[in-house]
Amino acid sequence: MTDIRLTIRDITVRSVLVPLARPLATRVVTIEQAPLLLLDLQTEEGVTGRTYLFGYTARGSVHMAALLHDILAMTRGDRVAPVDLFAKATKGLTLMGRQGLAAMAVSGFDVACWDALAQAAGVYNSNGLGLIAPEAAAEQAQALLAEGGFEAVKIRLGRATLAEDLAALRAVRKAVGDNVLLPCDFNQGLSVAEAVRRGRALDGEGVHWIEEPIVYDDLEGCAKIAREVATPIQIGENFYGPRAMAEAIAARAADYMMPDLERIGGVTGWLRAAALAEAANIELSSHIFPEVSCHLMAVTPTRHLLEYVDWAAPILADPLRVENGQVEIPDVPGTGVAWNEDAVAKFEVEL
Ligand code: SMN
Ligand code: MG
Repeated sequence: MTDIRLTIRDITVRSVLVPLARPLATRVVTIEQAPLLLLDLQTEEGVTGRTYLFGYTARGSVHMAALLHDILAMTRGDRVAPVDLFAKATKGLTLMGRQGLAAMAVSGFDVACWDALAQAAGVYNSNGLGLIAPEAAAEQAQALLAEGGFEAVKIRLGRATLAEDLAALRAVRKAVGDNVLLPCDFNQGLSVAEAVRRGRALDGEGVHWIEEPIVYDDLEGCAKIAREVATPIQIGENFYGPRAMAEAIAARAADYMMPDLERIGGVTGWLRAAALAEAANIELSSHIFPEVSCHLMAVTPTRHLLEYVDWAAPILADPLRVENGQVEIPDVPGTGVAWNEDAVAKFEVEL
C-alpha cells in the first residue's frame, strides 16, 4: 500500500465475559467477570483495526454494541480519518446525549480507527537513484522496488537539461511499469522560471510529486510554481519549526508537505505540524529518519508517504523492516531505536 486511504467497511463486535482471578468487590457491586466488548473495524483495503471496551456490567457491552452499530451506519464508506470521524460520530449521537455510553462507544470506535491507520504505513524507497545515466537509473529503480516490495521510489532530477531529466524519468517509468509511484526531487536546484518550465513538461509524465523545485524559503516562488504546474508540489524538509510550516500553508506554497524530524522540532514539533496539516487538509509525508517517523506518521491524520532510507540500518540493533511495501512499525516500548554496539565501535570516529 502506498497512499494511505482506508475506507470503513464494517464493524464486528463480540462480547466476552472473562473470569477475574481476583473478583473486585466494590461498595455498589461486585465484578466477578470482566465484560469486554471486542471491536474489529474492517476496511475495504483489508486492514482491520482492533480494540476492546470495558462494559462494567454483563449487559453493558450489549448497549455499547448497539451504539457501535449506529456509528457504523453513520460512517460506512467513509475514509478512516479518526479526528473527523470522532466529530461525526459524536455529532450523530448528540441529541440522544453525548456522554456515558455514547462517549464510550465513540472512544472505542476512535481507537479502532487509529489502530487500523497505524498498521498501514505507506512507504517509498528513497535510497540511491541520484543523477545517474538513464539505463543505470532504470536498473537501480527495479532493484530498489524489489528490496522490500516497494510500490514507490523517489528519483532525483535536475540534470543539465530538461531532455536529460525526461530521458532518465522515462527509462525508469518503462522499467517499473505504470503502477509504481514516482515522486521526484530537484533539491532546490532550479530558478522559478525553469521550475515552471520543467514542471509543466513533467505534467504529462505521471510524476507523483515535484519536491523542492527551488530554494526552500522562496514561498512566493513556490506558490507560483504550485499554481502553474498541475503535478503536486512538495516542500517541507527545511521547515524549522511548525511556524515555518504555518507560513508555507498561508502562502499556499505547496500541495504536499514533508517535515523533517530534526528540523521541525522533534516529536513535539512534528505533532504540532501534523495538527496544522490536518487543519489545512494537506497530505503529510516524512523526511528521512524512518525509524522514528514511522511512529509519527501512524498518528498523523493526513499522512501520506513515509520516506525510507536505510542509512542508519548498519548501526541499529534491530533495523526497520519493510515487507510487501509496508513498514513494520516496531511493537516495542519507545521507538525501537537501539545501537548495535559492535557496529558503532567499527564506524566510530573521533568527535
Ligand atoms: C535528501 C535527503 C537527505 C540528504 C540529501 C538529500 C533529499 C530527500 O532531499 O528528500 O530525500
Ligand atoms: Mg528532498
